[in-house]
Amino acid sequence: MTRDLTRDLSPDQSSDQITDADPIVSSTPGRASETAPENAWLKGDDDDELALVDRWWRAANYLSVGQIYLRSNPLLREPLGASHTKSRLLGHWGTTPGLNFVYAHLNRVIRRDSQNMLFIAGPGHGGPAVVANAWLEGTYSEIYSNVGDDEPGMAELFRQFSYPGGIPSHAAPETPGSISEGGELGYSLAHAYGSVFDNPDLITVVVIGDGEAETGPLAASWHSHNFLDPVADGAVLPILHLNGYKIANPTILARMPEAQLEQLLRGYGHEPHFVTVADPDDTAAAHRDFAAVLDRCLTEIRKIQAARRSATTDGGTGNGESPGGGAAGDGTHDDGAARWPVIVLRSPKGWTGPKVVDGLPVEGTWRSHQVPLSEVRTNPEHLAQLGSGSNRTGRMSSSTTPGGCGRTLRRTRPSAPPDERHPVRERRHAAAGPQAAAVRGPRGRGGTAGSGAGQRDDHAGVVAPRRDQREP
Ligand SMILES: Cc1ncc(C[n+]2csc(CCOP(=O)(O)OP(=O)(O)O)c2C)c(N)n1
Ligand SMILES: [Mg+2]
Repeated sequence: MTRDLTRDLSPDQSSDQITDADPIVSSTPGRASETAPENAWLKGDDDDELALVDRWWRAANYLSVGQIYLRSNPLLREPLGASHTKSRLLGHWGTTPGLNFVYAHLNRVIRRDSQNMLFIAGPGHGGPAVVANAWLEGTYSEIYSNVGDDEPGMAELFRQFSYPGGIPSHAAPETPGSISEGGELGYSLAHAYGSVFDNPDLITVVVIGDGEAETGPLAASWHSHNFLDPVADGAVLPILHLNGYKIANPTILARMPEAQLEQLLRGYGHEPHFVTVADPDDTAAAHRDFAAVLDRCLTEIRKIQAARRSATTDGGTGNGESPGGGAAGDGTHDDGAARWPVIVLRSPKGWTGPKVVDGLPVEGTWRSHQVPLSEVRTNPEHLAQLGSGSNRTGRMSSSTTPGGCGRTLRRTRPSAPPDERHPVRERRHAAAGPQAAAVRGPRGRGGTAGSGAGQRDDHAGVVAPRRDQREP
């Protein structure tokens, strides 16, 4: 269904070809090709870097498709047959390439900047995406030894997804690192803010579905940055994902004129940055545009934090006061409060999937929401489309198979010394206790916006005590 399934893993390929380009499954690691794919758009160092991002993205897309459809034959060593597919197809493809796209780009900046970063998937129904990335980086196999990082492990990864005795199709507690359940939309942004309170080094990037954005909890959560203290807390980078649809319906924010959406987000207090994937086939442009905007947003976040933190060191409060008096236009509001960036990513729903199924458009439409090729067991055309796909780009080499990505991509994944793994869990524990339970007002603890600590007697803004500190 994705490009990776089209040419790179076409049933025509001999198993030798696949093994050569497939070091994850190869027993002879040295044989793997570690060169980047021959993309026409490879030019300089940045593009090399983006080529790796692209390969990660495509591998994650392949792994997502595999989870949704396959119960065996994970690398299509045999020509794809109906018996290799699951009899009951469940899962959400539409949101998945967008989640994989963001995840791949975050890896680049995490590695480059040694950034402590957390990814939250608002459209958590894109379970295949979070699982695929966790497997690709090795975390999944580390936690679940029955799902190894080799070919049998990949087979089990695919089989277990939304399968009796397996794993849920949504981001769930058993998904490595998950703190945001995928079943009920609306809480991702609130969870993102919760994760950065008292975590000054952490940046949480949260993808918000445009359908999810229509829920009450999410709509209200846009105000949460008012509770953020740039000195003592980390930062949240929201990515509003306008793929245009929520199940079978268009979304309000995707249909809203862009100027109005910009004003809306500015009204919430954010600095919006737009990335629009105008041509789904020009993935190189998409990577460049998104990488540039992501870098800009991180710079803005760090600028805000540096200014507030140095002001505090110099004797300022750090709470809503910019060092230079806070003239608007310098990353602050007129009152000096920080104007945090937000990314608006407009990309096609079901990006890279089949453009047309049964004569009807699928990529970029609501039809890609769940399982676009729904009859692979009974309809030979669907099966053929899954196996051979549309090969739209025609420029990726066989080294873009998940296995082919393995050696290169494993080198490019973020890594941390074992004692620094799972930073969120550790930091949440570190942050718990009397200090964390302090009441927050707008602009962080003891904010300057008139309703700071002491004025609030409800539960809003109170950081929840640790589970083991709650009343029984
Ligand atoms: C509170 C809630 N209401 C309804 C649903 C059912 N539901 C599952 S996916 C979905 C559409 C989500 O659309 P969007 O957030 O835009 O995600 P994407 O388009 O990326 O799939 C809905 C309404 C849900 N999961 N949670
Ligand atoms: Mg949507």
